[in-house]
Amino acid sequence: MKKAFVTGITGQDGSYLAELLLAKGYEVHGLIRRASTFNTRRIDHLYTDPHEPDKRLFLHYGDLTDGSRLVTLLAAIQPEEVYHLAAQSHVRVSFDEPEYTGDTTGMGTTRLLEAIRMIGLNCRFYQASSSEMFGASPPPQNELTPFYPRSPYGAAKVYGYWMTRNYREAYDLFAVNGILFNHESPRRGETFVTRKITRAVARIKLGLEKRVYLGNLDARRDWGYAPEYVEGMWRMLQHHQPDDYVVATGTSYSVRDFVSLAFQHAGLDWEEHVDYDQRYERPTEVDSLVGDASKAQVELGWKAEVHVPDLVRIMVDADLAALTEED
Ligand code: NAP
Ligand code: G4F
Repeated sequence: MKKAFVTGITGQDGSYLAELLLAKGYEVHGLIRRASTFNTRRIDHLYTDPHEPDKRLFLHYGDLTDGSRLVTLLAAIQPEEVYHLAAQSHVRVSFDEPEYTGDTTGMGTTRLLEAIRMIGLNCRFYQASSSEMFGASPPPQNELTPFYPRSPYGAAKVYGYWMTRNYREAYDLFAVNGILFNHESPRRGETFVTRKITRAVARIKLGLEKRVYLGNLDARRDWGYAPEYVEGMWRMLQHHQPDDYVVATGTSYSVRDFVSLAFQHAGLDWEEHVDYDQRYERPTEVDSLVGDASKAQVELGWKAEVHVPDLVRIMVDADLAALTEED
């Protein structure tokens, strides 16, 4: 049975990737942070009692800031595939916490790569790189587009990208960068703009609140559907050679478009419910991201099927259903 190690397993992508790997018959080992409250909500449905004989999901305490723990864990588990998804992943927060973001999102990648090298682990390594690295480079963006990060988060991801390539070239590690454009789902963190909007739509529709406050409505993003994107990660590690790939839908919508579609789906007029709050602006913004994923399509056979109108319906319906169930 193949073994995979997943950092960030409690996050949006980690939870979908764990589902995918378990469905493919893998034994899955996830890194989780010790917290004073439960932080495993997204993977609770996958958890089985440790005493079950056929248990295939194992969770281990650890942190990206604790390099020696990464060494001992990887040495004990000996996974064939390592998916590095953990990060301080919020762009706006990275302006408030640039040093912490650099330590986790940037240096965390180096600690994991170095742990693999130190113990001589024979594995394939996936780095969660980001379209945020392109920043101010105009669209469409592909694997050859120059990086121009516009946030501490973006700069930290550029560092992680180059460390991954360096370990591939210097130590012959099967290490790949998945340069993923924004991808969303009902499991998206509540402070990212799509989920903030779809949650607000559901709450307004059910009379629980009246307004939502947003920042820049003009930014354009290439939003896809997270379950499809984790399939892209897996395909990169099954390929015959390590390389870097853009994963995107190739279409872009503004934040205003997303707002309008989400309120419309619930039969509401967005202009009656959306207000501007300057606090959600960033000191420097990424104006427009549109990915060209033709390399992933040709070499990996990966293509996005879910586009924004369907994504909006999936997310609004899920938030409405969740609130209705709470009653
Ligand atoms: P997410 O929902 O924010 O999940 C982040 C994960 O990292 C969580 O499991 C979190 O644990 C964990 N984590 C954070 N700091 C950690 C630390 N110091 N030590 C150990 N674990 C830590 O992110 P996501 O949307 O699933 O994204 C997954 C990865 O892809 C991230 O690296 C992100 O930057 C990158 N990415 C995301 C997108 C996107 O659109 N979603 C696009 C491109 C790249 P807790 O649950 O305990 O907080
Ligand atoms: O949803 P967002 O916070 O995502 P952002 O900054 O694009 O970052 C996400 O995608 C990256 C891939 O490109 C990932 F690497 C990263 O980890 C993360 O998953 O903001 C999207 C846009 C921005 O232009 C922002 O200024 O929405 C705009 N926005 C407008 N009002 C808002 C708000 N964003 C947030 N979070 N909250 C608002 O109220």
